[in-house]
Amino acid sequence: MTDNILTAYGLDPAQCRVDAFGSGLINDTWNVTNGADAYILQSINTNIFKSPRAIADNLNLLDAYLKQQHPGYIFPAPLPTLSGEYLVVDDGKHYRLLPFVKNSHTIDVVTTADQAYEAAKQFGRFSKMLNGFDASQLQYTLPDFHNLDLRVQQFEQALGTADSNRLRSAEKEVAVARSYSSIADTYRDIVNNKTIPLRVIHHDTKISNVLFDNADKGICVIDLDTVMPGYFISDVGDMMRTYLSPANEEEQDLDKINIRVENIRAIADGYLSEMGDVLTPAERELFFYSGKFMIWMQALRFLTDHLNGDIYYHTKYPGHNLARAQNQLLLLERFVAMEKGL
Ligand code: GN1
Ligand code: MG
Repeated sequence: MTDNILTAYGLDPAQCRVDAFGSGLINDTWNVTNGADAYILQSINTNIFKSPRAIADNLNLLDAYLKQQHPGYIFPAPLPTLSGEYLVVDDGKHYRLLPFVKNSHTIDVVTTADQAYEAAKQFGRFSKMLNGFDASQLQYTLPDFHNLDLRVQQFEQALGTADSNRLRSAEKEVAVARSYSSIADTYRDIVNNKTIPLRVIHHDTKISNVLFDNADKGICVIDLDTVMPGYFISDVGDMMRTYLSPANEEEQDLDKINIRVENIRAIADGYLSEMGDVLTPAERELFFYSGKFMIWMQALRFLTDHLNGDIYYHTKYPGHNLARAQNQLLLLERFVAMEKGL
């Protein structure tokens, strides 16, 4: 990161303090302070996000809409440079500057049902504020990101090309994963029959993408790169995937994976406190399905990456993606069992 970037925004590098920030795995992030003013500076990972311009254009459209329709709503969109640009290219990298929301903090794991409620409320609020916005104006910043049909195809393709060791190591998980294929049938029906509407969806609803205030109330959502047209099942489903179990996808001790039923209620109450009047009856019927949809898709993605030789997700040990897939398949099994027991 060079001084050119700060000067493009009218900041004097000699007056600024720049520190690495956050726990994101995809973009590089810094906290920039200049006296009482604070900002977030990010370089966008263009291996994953091929068109940083599409992200900037989307966020500008949404920002303009929200400023007009919901002036009090906090939407941390990128700031313009002195010459009115929303991206700065330096040494082949794309940078952007965002406002730092004062007196806010993030959390990394859900420890209480109140946190799950607050986060779900913020993601619901986000889609509610944008309910009147025509989602088809947005560009797909990651095309087919949550296209389950395609994820199944990629999985089957990987089975065809995987080396024999990888294939053998994953035999059991492949069989378990395949046993849930009816989840894909429901998805196909949703797409083909246009059962539920395309909305403005966040697509990355983990708890660390919510800002909390000092009283631990939600303020707003952040990490807006994957905001694009989608189905509400992506947002509610990823909350189910990441808020229910006290152990996350990295946990290797599978005994620690279980479903905290009170957090399901908290997700439903929080999300519906905003989206209750907006969701259609067909969407409401898919509330539990959303958990199965996202957990199974994530299991397939980890398993596919294992079969492909670990080319997408960073891994820290041999078999890491297989372990993540096992974890997610067990979470899915427990989720389905919980649903049957309710
Ligand atoms: C990736 O790196 P992170 O946590 O923002 C992935 C998500 C997965 C998640 C699983 C662009 O997100 O879809 O759910 O890993 N993001 C992308 O940990 O692939
Ligand atoms: Mg993210």
